Amino acid sequence: MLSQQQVDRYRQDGFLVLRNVIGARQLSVLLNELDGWIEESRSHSSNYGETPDGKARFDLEAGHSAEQPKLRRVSNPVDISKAYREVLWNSAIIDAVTDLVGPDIKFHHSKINIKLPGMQTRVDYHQDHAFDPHTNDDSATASLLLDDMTEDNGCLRVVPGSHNERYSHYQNDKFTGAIEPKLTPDFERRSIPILGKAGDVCLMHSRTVHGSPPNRSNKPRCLLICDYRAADAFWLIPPLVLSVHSGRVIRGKPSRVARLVAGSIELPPPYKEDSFFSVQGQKSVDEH
Ligand SMILES: O=C(O)CCC(=O)C(=O)O
Repeated sequence: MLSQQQVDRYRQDGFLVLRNVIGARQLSVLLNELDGWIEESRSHSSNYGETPDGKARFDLEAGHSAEQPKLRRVSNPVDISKAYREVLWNSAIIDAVTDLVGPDIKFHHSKINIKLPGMQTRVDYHQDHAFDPHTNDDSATASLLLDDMTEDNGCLRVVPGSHNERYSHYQNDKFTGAIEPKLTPDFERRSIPILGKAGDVCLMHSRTVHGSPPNRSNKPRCLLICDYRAADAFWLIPPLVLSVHSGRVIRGKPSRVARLVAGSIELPPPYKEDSFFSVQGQKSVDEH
């Protein structure tokens, strides 16, 4: 599906944007289900729903209420929705991922990050690898735009070439899930905004530095994110956003051989927080 030029660009920049990958009909099914989850969140005042490792599936920003729902994340919608499984496992997204790190591909985890108007949720600059270290780096995280994404509604920002850079995600011996804040101005300067229409997809290497500001507009910004790995990349710690399907081979065949790259890797602690927003210091409704 991808041209050699696109594959080369991914290797060079650490990300690639594809336009119009998922059509309007499939998107509207996904958005309808998401609307249902947002509606349902009105009747909850604490994080709720259970994942296989006992965390909450539905994560609420501080200030959430029935009148103004602030659902900020749904962890692994694939565990509870056939439509989400279908789009993440059987669409052109996985064809593109196979061109980048195939032929054999494993599903690691997925999530929907939600920034509704009036919410404060942001993403501090980090590399996904810090949360999910593996024996090798053959990975692609796909972010499917469920809404048009603009500078105003808190678009994803990525730092080209940063997949070749190494950063700690600890400060003062504490895992913060973010790169030290003094580098933020540098990342702001080097990063580019990922702007696009609903249905576009951004593919990103697991070491690419990225972040995103809060939504300052009156339009929602919902992003469906899925982490895929080469079948011979094995996790060094269990997924922190665990799915009943984590590790499932969704293209090609399983590997009984773990491919290793040389080097040393900083490991995250097995944190108990429901989402990485809390790990990054943004309180959930349960943490006043
Ligand atoms: O929602 C975003 O803008 C980026 C999300 C992200 O980086 C993450 O959830 O790891």
